[in-house]
Amino acid sequence: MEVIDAVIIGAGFAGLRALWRLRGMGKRVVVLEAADDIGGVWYHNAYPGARCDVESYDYSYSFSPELEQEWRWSERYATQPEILRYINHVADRFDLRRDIVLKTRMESAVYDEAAARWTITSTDGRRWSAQYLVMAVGQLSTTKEPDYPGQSSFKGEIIHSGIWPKHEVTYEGRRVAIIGTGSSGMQMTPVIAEKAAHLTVFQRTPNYSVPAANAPVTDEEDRRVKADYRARREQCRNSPTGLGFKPNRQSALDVPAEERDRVYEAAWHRLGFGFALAYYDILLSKPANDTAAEFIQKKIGSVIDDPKLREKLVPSGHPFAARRPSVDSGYFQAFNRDNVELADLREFPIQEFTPKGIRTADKTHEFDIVIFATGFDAFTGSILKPRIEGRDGLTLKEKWSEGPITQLGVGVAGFPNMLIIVGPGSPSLLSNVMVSIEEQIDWLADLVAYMDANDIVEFEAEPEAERAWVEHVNERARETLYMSTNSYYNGAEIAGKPRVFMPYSGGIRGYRRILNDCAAQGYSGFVLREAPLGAAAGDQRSAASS
Ligand code: N01
Repeated sequence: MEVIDAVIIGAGFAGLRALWRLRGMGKRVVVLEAADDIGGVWYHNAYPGARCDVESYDYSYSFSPELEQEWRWSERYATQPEILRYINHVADRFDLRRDIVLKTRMESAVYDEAAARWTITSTDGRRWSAQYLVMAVGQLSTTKEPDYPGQSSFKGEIIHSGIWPKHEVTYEGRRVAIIGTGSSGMQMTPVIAEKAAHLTVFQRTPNYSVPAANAPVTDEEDRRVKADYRARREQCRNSPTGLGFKPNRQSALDVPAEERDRVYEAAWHRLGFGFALAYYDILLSKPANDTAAEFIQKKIGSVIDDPKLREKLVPSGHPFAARRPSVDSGYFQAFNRDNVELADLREFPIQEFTPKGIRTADKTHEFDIVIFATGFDAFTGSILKPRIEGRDGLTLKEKWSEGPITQLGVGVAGFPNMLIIVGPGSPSLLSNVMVSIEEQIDWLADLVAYMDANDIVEFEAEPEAERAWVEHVNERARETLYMSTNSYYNGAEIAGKPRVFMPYSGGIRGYRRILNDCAAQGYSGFVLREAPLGAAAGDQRSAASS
């Protein structure tokens, strides 16, 4: 068994950043990654049209000014291959690969209370002993795979957007189905529509979307951003969502309709995802939200030629952005093509798969390829996949049986020295996740440094504090419209999943203040111990067994 300081699970953006930071502190660190290569979601989500919906300059690491200056983004919203190239560049530039063990899935982590150390075991039986277990497994990495009657009889290819195959998928002359109209389905639709003989998009819930307004990055823009990159980063850190947009402090209801439409029109052409920030109360007040929703509904409707299709595709019935909207490049326009068909699952649900395709309540569709763009077991799917056993044999799955419980999103009572990166209870998917990753890792690294400096071997969340934090997370969510509809924010994406609000909706800046206050008060809400709590019990156990 290899004895080290920290085992990090996952070699995506968060895992690499944690490795860089902890190694820089002199820690011996190993990253375990189940996939064949690094990159996390950006390795797996290689579907056609995949790109980031946060601007490239902001969806990148800020820890190295040299890296910032030398990397040249080619587009305002980077494609998946470009982001994966960036991740690989970072790994090479900072010599990270030597501590990453690929093709290695964590099976279990068991806390040794007497030693204050985790024993991590991989599915192939290798073991590591580490003081810290860092869960950097991503929030959207465990795919949700439907299991329709007859599915295994289908003779064509079934692919999930979130584990895209490494072989080339050809569409020319083929009949393709896409099931699901979240960001993944909406991004791939126009790209596949251009190539496939026929494309059928199966829609259950029509989704809001704002145009990406993507464009190549000019040399002039690149120089401008790089000349003042620190200011741009600070603006992101101090914005509510990490996107760098200055929040409009006005209410959507306090301005005349014509002025509001002018603001929305400008946001529509430039802001992408930031449209939701055009007025401060779009996600706080239903009447304010209605003004944005109506504007978007009109915009979407205006690009769909067929009135019947328009009725089905224009989103309604839930507030704009209460479920994650998409940022698209020609999704709705794709339905004007002769080779693209919409299958409305609310009207005609899928009854079964057949060897040749899919039978819905109204007809039989024949396909060569079926793509599930059905999303993920969000926030908790990947954290709960391995067996994580804390104090007294309690597993994290048992502890979270009624929903995730954390102190500030970073630690869990009963699971000492386990650090969670951008998991439930933190701004996570309600923020530019790159900003959240860096802020959380730096805070946790400071905690580790504090422990070293003060001869502390064990930190652990206090049960009272985590109860209060979960209540606060839910209280903040109740102030918003997020709880007014079903979504993966509140556990509704998986039948039987606890229905609690997962991310922290109080914003990145507010969250940072809370973390900093906690540190300033000697890590209030956490117990810091100079000797493991379980040491005495461990002594007794070893005495009894000798
Ligand atoms: O998944 P989703 P996604 N039968 O959960 C439908 C990020 N992301 O992969 O809404 C039929 O959003 C489901 O229908 P309904 C981003 O955070 C970012 O698209 O449950 N349909 C929905 O339409 C995003 O939010 C980028 O009624 C079924 C869809 O499948 C997150 O990843 C790009 C079904 C799932 O939508 C997830 O996006 C892509 C079933 N059995 C993704 N089950 C960027 O641009 C589910 N659906 C950075």
